[in-house]
Amino acid sequence: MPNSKTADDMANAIRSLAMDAVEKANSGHPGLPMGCADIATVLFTKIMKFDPKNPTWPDRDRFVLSAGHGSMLLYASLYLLGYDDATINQLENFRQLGSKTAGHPEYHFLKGIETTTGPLGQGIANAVGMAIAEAKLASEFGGDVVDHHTWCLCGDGCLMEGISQEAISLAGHLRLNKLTLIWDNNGITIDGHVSNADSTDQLRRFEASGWNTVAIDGHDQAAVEKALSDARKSDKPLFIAAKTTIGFGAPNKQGTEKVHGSPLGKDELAAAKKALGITYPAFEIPKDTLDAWRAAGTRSANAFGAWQGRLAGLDSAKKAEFERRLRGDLPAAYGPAIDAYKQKLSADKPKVATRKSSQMALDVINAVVPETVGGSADLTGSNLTNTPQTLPFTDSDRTGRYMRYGIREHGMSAIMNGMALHKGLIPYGGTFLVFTDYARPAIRLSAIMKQRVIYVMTHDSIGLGEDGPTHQPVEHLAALRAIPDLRVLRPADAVEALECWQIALESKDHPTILALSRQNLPALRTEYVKENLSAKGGYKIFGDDKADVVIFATGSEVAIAIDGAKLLQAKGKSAKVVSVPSLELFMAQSDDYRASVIGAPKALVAVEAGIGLSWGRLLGEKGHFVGMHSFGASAPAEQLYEYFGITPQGVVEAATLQL
Ligand SMILES: Cc1ncc(C[n+]2csc(CCOP(=O)(O)OP(=O)(O)O)c2C)c(N)n1
Repeated sequence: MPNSKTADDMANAIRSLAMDAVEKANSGHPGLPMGCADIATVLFTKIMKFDPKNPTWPDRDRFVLSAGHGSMLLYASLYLLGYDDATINQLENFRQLGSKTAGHPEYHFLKGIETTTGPLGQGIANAVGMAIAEAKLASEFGGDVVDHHTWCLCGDGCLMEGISQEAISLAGHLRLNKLTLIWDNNGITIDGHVSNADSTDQLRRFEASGWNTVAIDGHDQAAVEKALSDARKSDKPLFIAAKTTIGFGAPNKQGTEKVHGSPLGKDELAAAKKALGITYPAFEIPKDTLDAWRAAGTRSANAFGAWQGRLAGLDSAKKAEFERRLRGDLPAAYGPAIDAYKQKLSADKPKVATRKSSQMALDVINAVVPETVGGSADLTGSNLTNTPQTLPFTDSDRTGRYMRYGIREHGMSAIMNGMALHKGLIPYGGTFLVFTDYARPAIRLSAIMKQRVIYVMTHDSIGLGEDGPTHQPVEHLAALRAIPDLRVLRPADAVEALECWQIALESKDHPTILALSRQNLPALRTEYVKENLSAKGGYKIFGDDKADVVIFATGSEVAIAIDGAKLLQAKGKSAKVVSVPSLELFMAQSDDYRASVIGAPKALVAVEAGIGLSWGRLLGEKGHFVGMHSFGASAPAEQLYEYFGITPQGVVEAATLQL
């Protein structure tokens, strides 16, 4: 069915702005916005619930542009709908330094951007996380205040990426029926036809993964409207395969890869505008079309008002709790509970693995912080991410606080990003530290977006023993420390494990990696100190205040460093050990603080059962590193530490070389 003139004009407004912005920037991707303009017009002006005047309305529908290269689709729509920060000036400065219209949509830049996308496939998993968060919060606070839909638009590339299957199969399994994925089925990627590299029957793929599916013409706005309205009635997540023409309207380039990722060029741009009937100048949308968009932008204002009324009608304690959860503040009971437990730990002095002390801390935390949602990528018994409070979140019970992610580390991490972005929950999830490699692109995005996502990464060194070098992280701590704004925390005992959990929970705008041991470790912090000593990243844990030898160590190697310091002291040398649960936090302290901890030693040693890459700044030219210089091996842990020389004697030798 042909679209009405108004419908075409509204879609062409997106096309026009996208063509003009890409042309002006002399870079960008016009193909997707032009191809998906009809879909976006219907979705944003007829279907979705949101209010540009109240962009953080917790009960708004979420939209994720998983195919982030099509950013101009989103920017143009936000401008047309009347979001106050999405100005025409921003569109004219597309992709320029300091503009909010970056090459790919970046969370925090414009109010209507729900997540940072660009690495293909991530957005699909973010949307799954948002849909999980919606279902969970609705089960807690009721459908009167939490009842929204999550919409995601993806391209061929997103569907080819492996992460998409991880997210899709979990969404189907969990029957996330308030999630709709729209596929921009244009058959084109950068290298040409999709058929060059893929022949998947996507509808059957999604059906096999537990989704409902429908195929439509993505340029027929009536068909789009019907499919999108039906989405709200779906009993499973819905996959809409929308057949489109990439670069729709560009007479010589549409339907080809030529329009995917470069400006149309002056002549083709003029020809496209002519073909589409666009007669107005660049960046100037005619008043009647702009008015129609702006009116559509106010569609949900009444719904927002009604929602405010329902929120006000909630029991006052429940309302306050809902608001606290959305602000991301920790509950009042949290501080005292942590402090009482810390005192108990100092008295009990448990000799357990830090994965176990993490679970013990979680036991206390989960009892007083109801917004934590745990999980593991099928390693619950190893990661110890479960506690009595964490019953599973399932297709039939949305009240659960534990995600059985299955063997999907990448999906888990991107889903946790979606949950954190949604707000109202604090996600934490576990796997082995070595498999952060499987999750790294999503971890990087947690950091770019400054989300409070907590990665519980156990089996953090050769100390895991017999599973051998495939499972023993060696380069991982250094590789993770290389990610800006990511906190990598490696506690040495139960008290530090608790302090590291505190740091993770109290950092509203940082993701955290907790690197935890499989093997038991002695209690080192046996005297209660109220202050969170780990929060400064490094502090003296043992030895002489003024020492000739300073030994830095993290996690399971702190006890080895202390034994090394004792040997040195027995030889008449002064020595101290600085525990460094977070190298980045230690480096972020003032020079004065670091100098007060380190003093003026003759010898510096760092001990960590990983590679030495991150220690250069502390060790300087002279210092020595005791750690790994190769992959590990399969053997009992104690033998491995001996074999690789990560021993008290190794520490003594490294120090003696400098004395
Ligand atoms: C993980 C990842 N790999 C590669 C890219 C580079 N890239 C951006 S778009 C694209 C092609 C995507 O094709 P499609 O999803 O069909 O988008 P369309 O051509 O329809 O705009 C590629 C390979 C990326 N952004 N992310």
